[in-house]
Amino acid sequence: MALSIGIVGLPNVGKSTLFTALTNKGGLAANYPFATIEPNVGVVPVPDSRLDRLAEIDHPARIVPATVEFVDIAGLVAGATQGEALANQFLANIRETDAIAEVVRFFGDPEVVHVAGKVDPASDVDTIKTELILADIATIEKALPRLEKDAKRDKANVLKFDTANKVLAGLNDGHRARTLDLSDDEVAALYDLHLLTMKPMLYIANVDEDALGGSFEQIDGCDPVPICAKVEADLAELDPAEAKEYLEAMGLEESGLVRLIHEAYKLLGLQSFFTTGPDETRAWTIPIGAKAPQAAGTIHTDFERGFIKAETASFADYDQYGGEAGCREHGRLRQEGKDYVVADGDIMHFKFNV
Ligand SMILES: Nc1nc2c(ncn2[C@@H]2O[C@H](COP(=O)(O)OP(=O)(O)OP(=O)(O)O)[C@@H](O)[C@H]2O)c(=O)[nH]1
Ligand SMILES: [Mg+2]
Repeated sequence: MALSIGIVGLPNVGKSTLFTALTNKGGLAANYPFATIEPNVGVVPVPDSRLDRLAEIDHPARIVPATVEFVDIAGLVAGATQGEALANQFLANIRETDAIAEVVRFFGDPEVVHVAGKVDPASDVDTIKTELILADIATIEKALPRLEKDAKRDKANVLKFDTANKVLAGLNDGHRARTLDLSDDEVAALYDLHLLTMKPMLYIANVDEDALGGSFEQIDGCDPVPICAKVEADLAELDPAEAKEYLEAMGLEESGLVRLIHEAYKLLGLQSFFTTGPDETRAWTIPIGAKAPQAAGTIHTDFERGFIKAETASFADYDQYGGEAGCREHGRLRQEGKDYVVADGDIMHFKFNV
């Protein structure tokens, strides 16, 4: 389950600069609006020092980190979703992402054109919110005739039709779908409409370099993740040792990328578990609260179907006792069954039968 995040924002706020730095992919950053006309998709390894420690213990043939996929789209302007097929096409590229990260311009630089003429985070956030809501209204309005027909044909489809109408009313009142009071069943009923405003949102404050340590006003009730896209771009050019020095010189503990990924994991309620041995040391992403068979299923559906048990050690024990043999010796290797709730950092070895 690779986590995917769509990046939205006004034109020229630094989305592609950030995307390029994150993915080292050489996507296009340019000082004019609409520099991005093709969707860019980049896959970023999730930095995790525990993976390095496990590799030190097991000397695997390969190390495979968990990954996050970022999708960079062109900037949205007020009215972008109305009539203009192009903007809708951009938004279609982030329909199936797990979350949306909105880049908000906080940096001052007068050299960089602001589409609205001035730096005003609150107003920019409002503009994007409106565009995403309008896109969802268009999606629902387009689907309604079909949903109505389905509901008349089979009453199993009535919930979907009713919920679509309920959400449409909320959107028309200016609320994001996610903030409406919906039951789990209602949310599930609308799943395949892939509403943009149903996704969890993360705000990235693209700030001036010297503001990085500061705190920022909440946006929509959440703290934005401060990042300086320019600093990230510089960091991306350095080797790890140089990057570390650079961060230290700026008084920062971790790069914006690491902060961003941690926030995204938190927002989505995700955690990692590990598999490790001579062939491979690997991190996997699962929801917090997932049980052992579900964890097994992220590796292979057969592992889930034929799940018998999971030999499990905590990362702390694996680290302290120097691997599986040491854990076994100290009675730290547990045999966990199908009801075991996986803990963050567990090292797991699945036994299954197919
Ligand atoms: N001063 C400063 N300039 C930045 C920063 N981030 C981006 N820029 C500049 O802003 C301009 C636009 O950056 P892009 O990353 O292309 O912006 P975008 O959001 O992808 O724009 P569109 O694709 O047109 O929607 C470029 O000239 C960047 O160098 C920053 O943190 N500080
Ligand atoms: Mg761009």
